[in-house]
Amino acid sequence: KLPNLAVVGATGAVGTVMLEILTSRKNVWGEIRLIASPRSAGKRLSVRGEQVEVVALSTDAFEGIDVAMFDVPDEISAAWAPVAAEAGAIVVDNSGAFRMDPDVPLVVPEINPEQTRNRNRGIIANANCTTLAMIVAVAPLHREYGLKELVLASYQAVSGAGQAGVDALHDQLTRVAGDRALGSRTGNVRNAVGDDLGPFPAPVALNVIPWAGSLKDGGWSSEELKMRNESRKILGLPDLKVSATCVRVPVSRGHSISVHAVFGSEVDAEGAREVLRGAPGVILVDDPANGEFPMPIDAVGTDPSWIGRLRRSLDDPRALDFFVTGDNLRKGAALNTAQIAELIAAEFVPATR
Ligand code: 11C
Repeated sequence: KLPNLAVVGATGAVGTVMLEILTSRKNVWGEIRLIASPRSAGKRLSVRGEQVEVVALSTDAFEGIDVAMFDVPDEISAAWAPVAAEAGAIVVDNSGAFRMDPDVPLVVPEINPEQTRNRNRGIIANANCTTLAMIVAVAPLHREYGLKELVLASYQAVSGAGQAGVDALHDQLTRVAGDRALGSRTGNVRNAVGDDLGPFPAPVALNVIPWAGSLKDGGWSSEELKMRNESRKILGLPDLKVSATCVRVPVSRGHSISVHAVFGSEVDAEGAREVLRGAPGVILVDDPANGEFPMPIDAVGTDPSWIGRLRRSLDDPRALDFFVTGDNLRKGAALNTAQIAELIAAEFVPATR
């Protein structure tokens, strides 16, 4: 029997991409049930070429469900993922609610697929989109050279903050477009944009904001701590040194990360490129002479992490510097969740001889 799948949060920014992914990937599912808030119940959405009616989130909604994907805010996952697990579903959760729980594995199928076997809580966590884009590229280099330290700076798209982030950028762009004097005097962009900043602490149009997430101890942002803690857990390196600075940029979709990675042994750039050419989930785009770099405008809508600008540090023969871009709504969210769910679905199909 093919397993039945629930998509919780089917109407959100990630949920919408999830339905596209479920439609385009090999069909391994029996029923696909779409679940959302009572406000969205009754809507009809297209998945696998069929119109499916959205049902309201409730305990009964998980009846007969084998795998439940959650693409909802942390507090909704915290409350409802255990309910789905209790009802017998294996939950794949894209929120931050369970990632650091020692009884919940944090899985990236290209890196640690075996950890899906940890079913202590019946929940498997999906990493943060910024961590995901970067870690898929870093893991094969770690396996080759032994990672010791990461120094990271992110360039995060507004869609990381959901549809509200995308709306804020586009609304602001229409207010500033065409006025070439903007930015020439302090305060002009702020005045043009006005007080409605959407989910961001400052205008994002014609600007970069060195902030993503919420304030944590020592001046770190939650997003920066996620990059550190999640990288350590995924790679199984609890003492890995990680310093991240997370920055929001006026890009619609596609998170980028500038990486300085220090290894335990000497590295060479061509050897590293060779490692990356054979690595799953990674595409090497590294031809600066011909203007070929990893960029969000090209990576959007694609599955792999794009990596380029790779060079050996001038001052440390054990360090590499490179740039990574990934679609934050695909590999950074929906795709990785779907890949984890597919690993579980494979358990339902009897092995063929
Ligand atoms: C952003 N990375 O760009 C965040 C969004 O922990 O899953 C995803 C937050 C998370 O704002």
